[in-house]
Amino acid sequence: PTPHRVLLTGAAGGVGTFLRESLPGYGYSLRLSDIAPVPGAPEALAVDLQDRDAVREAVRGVDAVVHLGGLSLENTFDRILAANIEGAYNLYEAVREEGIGRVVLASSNHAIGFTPRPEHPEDRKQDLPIETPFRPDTFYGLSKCFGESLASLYADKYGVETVSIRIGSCFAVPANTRMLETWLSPADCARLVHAALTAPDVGHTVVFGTSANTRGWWDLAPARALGYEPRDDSEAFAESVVAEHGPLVPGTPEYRYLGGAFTTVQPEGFR
Ligand code: NAI
Ligand code: 15L
Repeated sequence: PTPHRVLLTGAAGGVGTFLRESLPGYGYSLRLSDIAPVPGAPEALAVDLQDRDAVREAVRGVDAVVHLGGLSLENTFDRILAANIEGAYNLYEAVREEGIGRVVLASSNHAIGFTPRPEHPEDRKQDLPIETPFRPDTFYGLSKCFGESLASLYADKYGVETVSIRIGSCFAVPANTRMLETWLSPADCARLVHAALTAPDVGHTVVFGTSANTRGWWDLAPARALGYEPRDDSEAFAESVVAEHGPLVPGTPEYRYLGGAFTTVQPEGFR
């Protein structure tokens, strides 16, 4: 059956804000949660993903969960461990115990961020396959590898289905030249999450989440197989973005690796 009541974790964040505006238009009734207050939504649940009882209470009675909550940038290992790794475990345990059948998991391109970016037109004849092995560029990316593997375990062992979306860059508009290759428009994000919530028999399915960008090189076939039909293309912004930021420069992290600057960022306290 099509899920109706959906818990959105991380509802106060950037993607959460897009989705809480768009998903009701697809017929979902949303329950919102975040550790931070959700602007304009006093009914949202204040839930720290580290708090097992609160997480269990938050998932009780919904048909599916869209899990966006957690740290979305590099941080210390201890903080990533608490929010993203233990947080994901607490969420999946709650989902298993409450008998919830479907999770849509916000994974990230940074799970494979140290993969060389297809620089040459030759490398781009074939889109980057979804089977690209884990190659995290940060503790943050590593936590997304954990999340995907956790989802795999819970699908195989307990029948909790998940679509893990390796999101490229989901922002209102592409903010820099790299994002012309990685952009997921807010409207396409809603299309993809809707497809991920409604496609039958997904087991654990991993997909890339980007728009139909002229400059993109991610294989979108796995997402399309769920029913996703992207409509947006970052090319509409290309002229102004390149005029402002310039082209990608050979030798820089953005040029060399999928994960761009995440490949060089250091967590607080590292030298
Ligand atoms: P964001 O940082 O704006 O939102 C994340 C939300 O999670 C925040 O509102 C924060 O308060 C909440 N949160 C953090 N720690 C928490 C905890 N311990 N307990 C409960 N809530 C907690 O991030 P954004 O951009 O909205 O991303 C949403 C999800 O999508 C994240 O999981 C992120 O890793 C993933 N993602 C986002 C991409 C993007 O381009 N925006 C790209 C790839 C992945
Ligand atoms: C991510 O995983 C981050 O959460 C987001 O803030 C962006 O930096 C995005 O990846 C990206 O690679 O552009």
